[in-house]
Amino acid sequence: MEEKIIGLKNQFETELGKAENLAELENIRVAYLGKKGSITDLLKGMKALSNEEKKAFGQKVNQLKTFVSDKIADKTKELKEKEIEAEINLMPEFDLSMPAGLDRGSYHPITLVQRECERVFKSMGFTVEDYSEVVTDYECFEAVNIPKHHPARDMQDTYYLENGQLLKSHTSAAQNAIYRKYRDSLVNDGVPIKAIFPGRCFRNEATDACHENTFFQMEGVMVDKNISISNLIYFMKTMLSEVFRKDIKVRLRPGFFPFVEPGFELDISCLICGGDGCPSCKQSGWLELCPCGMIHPNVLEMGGIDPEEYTGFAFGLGLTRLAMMKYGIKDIRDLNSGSLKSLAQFTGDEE
Ligand code: FA5
Repeated sequence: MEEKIIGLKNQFETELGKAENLAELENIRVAYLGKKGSITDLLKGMKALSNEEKKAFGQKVNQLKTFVSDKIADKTKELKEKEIEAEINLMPEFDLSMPAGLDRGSYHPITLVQRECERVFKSMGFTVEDYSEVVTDYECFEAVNIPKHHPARDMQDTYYLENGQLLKSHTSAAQNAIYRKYRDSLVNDGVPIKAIFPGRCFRNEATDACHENTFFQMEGVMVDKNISISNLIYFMKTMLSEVFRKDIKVRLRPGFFPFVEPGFELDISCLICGGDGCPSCKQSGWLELCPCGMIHPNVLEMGGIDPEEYTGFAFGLGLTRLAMMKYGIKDIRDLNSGSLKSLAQFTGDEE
């Protein structure tokens, strides 16, 4: 019997030495340790032995079993490593120091100025709000003091949808919702309403170097007790000096908008021609950038705010025109052209 054990051990070692892959190794494992394997067979053959012999023999068989199991475990590890190495060798060679060659794209100039404005206003305590592009007639017009048949509706050629809703023609369409959202904290807790809401606007109008039918505005409002025009001028000045980081010429002139009283037009001296006149500024040397004014009492009232107690300012910054001025883009239509070649010139400070 002992010879049988030694013979089996030698035979196992020879076979194990020849195993070249995990499948062959598994066959060996089954042949020795499986239910019908040689080692299991040895144990079955013990029936004929005396109790003494059984004990000594059983010990030896168990030693063999442990030996075989350990050897198989070692060999499994060795073959797995070999297989992984073989797989790696089959892969094409990588040079990890090579540039990845990914075409990462760049931020759109409007995104860049929008983020810049958001950063500036956030640092002055304004919240940034998001608003739908599809709005109701009430939101876009009536709630900002432009009743039906008011001539000011002609100022904005609106795209109407079949269901009677419309594509937002100005970001002022979000004003009413913002007042309603924050009026309780204003009235009950004395927290001023300070919000900006950038968004895409749509107008059915003829395009030229400074007019698009799809463009971006950024509305801003501040409401509290005793807000005056000087607050408005302070925020406008801070925003422009932060965005341009250089001296720029601006002018404030009276402007009419039914939702503000008094209303102003804030123009910027055209940075494309230096104020001499060019197609980008319609030869005037100035570009209308940010109309603004003191919020009309009717608008506050429709927002649930008592105009006897509170006042506020609002502005409607032309973000697309701001991007033109900041980046020296002569024709507004380039911004919506989708031309990756021209847009790829712009990269942000971030990422
Ligand atoms: C308005 O849309 C008012 N809602 C702005 C406002 C808000 C006034 C709050 C007072 C208080 P206006 O139509 O002028 O106003 O547009 C505002 C700015 O958006 C313009 O000065 C201009 O910079 C930009 N803008 C207007 N129309 C276009 C267009 N077709 N293409 C590009 N930019 C435009």
